Amino acid sequence: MFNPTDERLDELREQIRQSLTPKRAGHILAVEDMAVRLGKLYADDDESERVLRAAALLHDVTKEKKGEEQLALCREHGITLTAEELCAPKTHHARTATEKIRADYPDLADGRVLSAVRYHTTGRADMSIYEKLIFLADYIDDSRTFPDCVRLRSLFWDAEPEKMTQEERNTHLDTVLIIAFDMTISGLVEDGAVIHPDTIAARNYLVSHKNI
Ligand code: DGI
Ligand code: FE
Ligand code: FE
Repeated sequence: MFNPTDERLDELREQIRQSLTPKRAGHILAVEDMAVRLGKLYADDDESERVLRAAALLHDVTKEKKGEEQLALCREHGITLTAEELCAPKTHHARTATEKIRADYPDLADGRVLSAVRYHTTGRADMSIYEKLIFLADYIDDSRTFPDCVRLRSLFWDAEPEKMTQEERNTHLDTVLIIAFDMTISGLVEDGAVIHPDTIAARNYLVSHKNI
């Protein structure tokens, strides 16, 4: 049973407002709202809502650390990066946030929270519902104005998932996630950036299980 109190979550929100820039804090709180909205459609129970709130609030807790600090945090927490990961610096904060939760927020270090944070940037093959919802909430939270994010937000909500059967809704989620991974991968290719193997595995898993 994962049951952080409302006061504990309030304390966390306050810490986030104090320690991060207003822009990052605004994003994090918007991700929490979006994750809860998505949760009502896909994991509609009190415990799941708390898992989603905790994961959303902590997903970018180390995001404002610069490159060298990320690497120092990796060393400190015993995170070993592959050669590909070393060349994908924007994915490091997801790893360091996960270890920071284990070390500094042991009461919130539930397995579902930890994996949703760890895979919030790349995704991975066979994602849990919490991983999928945090990944999508991070992409389409209401504070995002980047055209791909706005487009994906409309694609998700304009289809009126609340009126769908659960089966249709699950298919809809995976369809929107495939588009999200395609947009991310295209952007990375355009930039000549390294694509993390988990990003490719996430996309391939969804595409190959689409009609099963
Ligand atoms: O932390 P946020 O900005 O809220 O969002 P995020 O954790 O999804 O990070 C997005 C950034 O991560 C964006 O600049 C693209 C980058 N990214 C995502 N997947 C990969 C990646 N970068 C590399 N090199 N490889 C990836 O597979
Ligand atoms: Fe992030
Ligand atoms: Fe984020």
